Parts: sequence; C-alpha cells; structure tokens
Amino acid sequence: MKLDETIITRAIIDRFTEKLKECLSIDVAIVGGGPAGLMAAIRLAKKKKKVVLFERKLSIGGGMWGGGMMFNELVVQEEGRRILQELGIRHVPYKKGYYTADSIETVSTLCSQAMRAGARIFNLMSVEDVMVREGRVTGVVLNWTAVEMANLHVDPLCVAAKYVVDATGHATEVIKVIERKVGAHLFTETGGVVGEKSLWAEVAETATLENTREVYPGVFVAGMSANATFGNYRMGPVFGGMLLSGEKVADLILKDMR
Ligand code: 48F
Repeated sequence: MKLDETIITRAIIDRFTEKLKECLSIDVAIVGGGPAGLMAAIRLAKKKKKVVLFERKLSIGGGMWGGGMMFNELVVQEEGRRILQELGIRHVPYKKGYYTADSIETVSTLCSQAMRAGARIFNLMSVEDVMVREGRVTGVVLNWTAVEMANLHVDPLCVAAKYVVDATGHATEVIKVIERKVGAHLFTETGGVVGEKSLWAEVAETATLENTREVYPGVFVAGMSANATFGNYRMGPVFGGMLLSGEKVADLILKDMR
C-alpha cells in the first residue's frame, strides 16, 4: 500500500481535534496523572462520568515509575491490596501486610484501565489556572507544557468542569493557584495551604485518606496533594494510600453529584 504523509498528518490533526472538542465541557477534570489521579479517573469513568485527566509530562504515572530511589518496585500495604487485586496488578507478599509490585506494571495497568473505562487523558498539558464563578470553581485553564517550559507569551484555553480534582502531588498546584489568585478561604485549619511535613509513612498513609476531601467549592484534593494541602506528613514509596485516596475522591464526587 502507498502511504501519503499528508493523510497521516490530517488523520492526527482531525482525530486529536475531535477528541479535544469532546472534552470542553465535562463532569470532572483531574489534574495530575500520578496514582491518585489515575485511580480517581478509573472509578469515575466506570460510573460513566465524563472524566478527563490532564498531565503535564509526556508520560503518565507521576512518581510511580521510579519506585523508591529508582528501584522500580513499590510497596502496597494490606489496606491497598484489594485495589491491586481488583485491577489485576500482580503483587507478591514480602512480609505480613506488605506486598510488592513492579512499578512499570502498576503504572501501565492503571493507565490502560482508566482509558478502557472511558476516561480521556491528555498529556503534555499543564493546568495553569482555574475559572471561578460565584465562589465555585467551574473549570480549568490549560496550556501546553512546552509553552510553559519555554516561557512563551501564549494565552491558554479553557475546559468547563463541574468538579476539579487536584492530584498534582507534592506541588498542590491547583490549590496554590486558588489561594494566590482567588484569595479564597480554603477548608483547612489556616484557610490556606498548610504545607507538607517530612516523611512518616504510617501516619501519612492514614492522613492521606482523611485529607482527601473538598477544599474549596467544586475542588477536591487527592493523593499527596491532600496531605500537603492540609498539612500532614509525606509517606515515600508506599502506595496504598494513593490508590485508596483516588478511589475515595471519586466516591465523594459521585455522592455530591447525586
Ligand atoms: O506526584 P504524583 O505521583 O502524585 P500522587 O498521585 O502520588 C504521589 C506519589 O507518587 C509519591 C508519594 C506517595 O507514595 O509521595 O510522590 O499524589 O503525580 C502528580 C502528577 O501531577 C502532574 C505531575 O507531572 C505528576 O505527574 N502535575 C503537577 N502539576 C500539574 C500536573 C499541573 N499544573 N498540570 C498538569 N499536571
């Protein structure tokens, strides 16, 4: 078969544009494609919600690829094991209550399940701002990561969303924008981003779940962003809390929608 480069080019431009146009008004915008964001995307998509995940980097998976200090294995404690089983991620017991999984298998399975459940994922896009109307976030403001990196003066585009999940990890980027630009009083102890504490796996894992909640009308935090926003510890390469947090944030949003 002969191949025509202009057809190839046209196919990519047309399909991408169609895909993006379908995502301009959605139920949930998830910012950040780490374990928490991906897990939330899977759960919301399985419930037939129109969910789109935006990831700054080329690859989806956030801090999961590298396991701990680039040893590409990760640990999931007893509480998170159910999720590995449900998603079909192979794991092996290490000691009682500790399981290990290959980080590459874990990330690729989460990613594949999110897409197959119907979530859309856009990589190479950064959420740089939000839209707020009458005290509620109504959408996200996007730009290409390349524009951000090159510090180019290019205006962004917008996606309307009924709910926004900040799953940006340690950086809590969406919440920081709300704090800085909206001058809002967040639902935290101080009214602002409290900030992350140093590493304490046991406390941090429980706290992640407690801190997975709404922090400003229409905006929820999940994963490490939840602990950084509400002022709790980081946990290092144990990932049960991240997966459970993604599941919880999806359930909170589903409940709120009802
Ligand atoms: O950091 P990340 O993996 O967040 P998470 O889901 O999981 C945390 C763990 O990986 C680990 C840990 C726990 O065991 O402490 O760190 O909470 O993924 C966050 C993703 O968000 C992207 C970023 O590139 C990363 O892939 N991200 C951050 N800011 C933006 C963003 C933004 N403004 N727009 C789009 N993506």
